[in-house]
Amino acid sequence: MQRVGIVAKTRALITGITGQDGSYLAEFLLSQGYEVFGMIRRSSTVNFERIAHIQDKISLVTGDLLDEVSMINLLRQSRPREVYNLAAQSFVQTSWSQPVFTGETTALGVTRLLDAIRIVDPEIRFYQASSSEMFGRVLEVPQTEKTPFYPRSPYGVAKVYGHWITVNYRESHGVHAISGILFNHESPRRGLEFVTRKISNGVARIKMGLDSTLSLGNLDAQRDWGFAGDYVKAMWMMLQKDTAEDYVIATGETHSVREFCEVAFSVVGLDWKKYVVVDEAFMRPAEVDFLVGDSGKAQRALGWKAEVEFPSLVEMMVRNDLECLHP
Ligand code: NAP
Ligand code: G4F
Repeated sequence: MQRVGIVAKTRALITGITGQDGSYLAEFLLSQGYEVFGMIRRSSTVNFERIAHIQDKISLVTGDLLDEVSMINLLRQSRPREVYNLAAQSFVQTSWSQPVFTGETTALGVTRLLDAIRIVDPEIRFYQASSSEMFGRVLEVPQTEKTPFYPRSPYGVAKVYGHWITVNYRESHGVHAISGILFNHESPRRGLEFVTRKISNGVARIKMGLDSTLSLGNLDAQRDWGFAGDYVKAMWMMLQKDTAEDYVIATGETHSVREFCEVAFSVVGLDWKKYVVVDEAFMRPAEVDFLVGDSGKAQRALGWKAEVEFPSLVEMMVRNDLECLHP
C-alpha cells in the first residue's frame, strides 16, 4: 500500500510581529510555505492592524522580551527552526526619556532570547535586527560590516550590545546567530512618529484641509531610506546561508529630511516651504547627521538588492496616507 506522506512545514518564530517589519516578514515567510508563529505581548487593547489580513494564517503566542521564562515556554510550544528577533523599543527619541527600559528591551532582551534558544534548542537559527544607528557619528563613508560603531543615543548603545551579544553566542555557544545591520526602511506601515510617515501623513492631512502646517526637527539629517518589503527578504536570505555571518542592508543612496519633504509635497502638487515649520521640540540631544550604507557583501553573497527607489517609496507612502484619509 502506498502511503501519502505529509511534509511538515518549516516553522519560524517572529518577535515584534505586530510591528512594521514583523508584518512584512510574516507575509513573506507565508509566501515561502512556512508555518509562522508570532510573539505578542499582553496589552489592554489589541494592536493587530498590521497583521489583521493574515491573522487566520499565523499562530500568535504570548511572551515578552523582559521575561525569559515566557520565551522558553513559547519556544517549547512553537519549536521553530528559525527565530527572527525584531521586537525592540525602536524609537530613538524615546530612548533618551526611557534609557533603562530601552536597555532592558533592546539590549538585554536579546540575551534573554538567545539564552532561551540555548536552553530549548541550540540548533535554532537566529536573526538579530541590528541597526545603522550603531554607526552614529560615522567613522567611515559608506558604512560596511567592518566600520567601527559610535552610537549617539541610548537606543544606538542598546543595539550595539544586541549586536555583540549575538556575535558572542555564535562564538561561545555555537548558535547559528546572525546580525543584520539594516539601514532605515520605511513603508505605509511605518509608525506615525517616525519622520517619513510623519511627513507622508502630514502631507495627506494638509492636502485634505485637515492641517495647515507640519512641525519637524532637524531637516538636515540624512538617511539611507529603503522599502521595508525589500529588507525583510534580506533577513530570510541571511538565515538560509550555512555559515552565520553579519550583513549590511542598505540602498547606497542618502537623502535629507528636507529632500523627503520636497518630494512628498510635490506628489500632491504643493510647495513644502509653505507648510513645514521647524520646532525645537523635535531636535535630539545628540544627532546622527549622516548615514549611507554599502550592501556590497549582501549583493555578492546573498544576491540581495534594494528594489524600490527613493521617489517611488515617498510616493507610495503619500498615496497610501491619502487613501487612508479619503478611501
Ligand atoms: P516597530 O514597528 O516599532 O515594531 C517593534 C515591535 O517590537 C512591535 O511589535 C512591538 O510590540 C514589539 N515589542 C516592543 N517591546 C517588546 C517587548 N518588551 N516584548 C515583546 N515585543 C516587544 O519596529 P520596526 O520598524 O518593525 O523594526 C523592527 C526591528 O528592526 C526593531 O528591533 C528595530 O529596532 C530594528 N530596526 C528597524 C529599522 C527600521 O528602519 N525600521 C532599521 C534598523 C533596525 P507592540 O506592537 O506590542 O508594541
Ligand atoms: O525617522 P526617525 O525617527 O528614525 P531614526 O532615528 O533614523 O531611527 C530609525 O532608523 C534606525 C536605523 O538607522 C532604526 F534602528 C530605528 O529603530 C528607527 O527605525 O528620524 C530620522 C531623522 C533623525 O535624524 C531625526 O532627527 O529625522 C530627523 N527628524 C527631523 N524631524 C525627525 C523629525 N524625526 C522624527 N521622528 N520626528 C521629527 O519631527
